[in-house]
Amino acid sequence: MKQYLDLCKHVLETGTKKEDRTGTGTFSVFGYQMRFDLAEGFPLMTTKKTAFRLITSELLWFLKGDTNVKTLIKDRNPIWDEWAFEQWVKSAEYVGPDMVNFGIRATQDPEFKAIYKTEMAQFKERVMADDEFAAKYADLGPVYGKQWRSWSTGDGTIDQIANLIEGLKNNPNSRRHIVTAWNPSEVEDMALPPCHAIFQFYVSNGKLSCQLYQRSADIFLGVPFNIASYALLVHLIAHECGLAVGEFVHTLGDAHIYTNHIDQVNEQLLREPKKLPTLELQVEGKSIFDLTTEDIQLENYDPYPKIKAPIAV
Ligand code: THF
Repeated sequence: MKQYLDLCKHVLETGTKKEDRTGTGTFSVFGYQMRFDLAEGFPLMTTKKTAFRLITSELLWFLKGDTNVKTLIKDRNPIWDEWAFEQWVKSAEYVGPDMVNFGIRATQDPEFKAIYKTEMAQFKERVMADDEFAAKYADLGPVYGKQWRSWSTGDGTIDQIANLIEGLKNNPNSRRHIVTAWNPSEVEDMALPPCHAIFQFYVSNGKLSCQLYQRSADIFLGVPFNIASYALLVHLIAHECGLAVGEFVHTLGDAHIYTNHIDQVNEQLLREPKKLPTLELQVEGKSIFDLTTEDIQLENYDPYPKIKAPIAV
């Protein structure tokens, strides 16, 4: 997608060097917006192979209200492993090898990386085998799934997604079709405060659009996932409400390229975007809350090869 490559160029050209929580270092800009017309095709990167199955698996996990990484591990989806593992190695119960700053050290020290890989594999095995352990360490706290489906009011809960769908069906012109994952009273209890913090839906001419405010955007690894995830959410909600798809508007706060992703971004910038794939939904008669990854397929996806990069934790 040209919009994404333009973002990469903009940050490389105008970004300022900025240190960050993970200790990796970034080039960063503040405030940027991209628009994707979803009728033009499904916005999954064509300039590098991007694992759509992991994106659907994560979105369905959010939609089910789930916050436990065990479900993702079962689904062979590793994208939240590090955040669960971090809870475990920071706990008083953990007595294995020193895992302080494991994310950054694994990228710098091959010997450490091997030990980390072993510890991580053991952690995942134990999550799968031991329910009590999984409930304690693989649950990320009140993250997306919790806020979307059961925001706590003290004496009850609010299902923001069910309310969103009802609102879109009954009062499409409303300017209040908002879902927020940013819950100030629970941010402290989350393994990672939400990056995609708040989104609004909008209906005009029978088409459904969505704008997301993302406070923090990891341009090389996260943003391709985030764009496809919200594009898929628009398709699912549009289908549920009998609407066509409109635009996805992606508004970024701190938009950054990690210093150890620069070569990968430059490699991707040499590639010419190809025709976008299309989405094939097999969701007739199924609730949006009960879908599986098999119900959601892509057609005509013909990307350039994958480009590997380390994730900052
Ligand atoms: N933390 C950071 N630093 N960046 C993020 O994008 C991010 N997320 C989620 C939570 N914390 C974050 C997790 N999302 C990959 C992609 C998305 C993730 C986590 C990891 C990733 O590693 N993708 C690789 C490999 C995928 C594969 O196995 O094929 C890729 O090449 O795309 C943003 O919400």
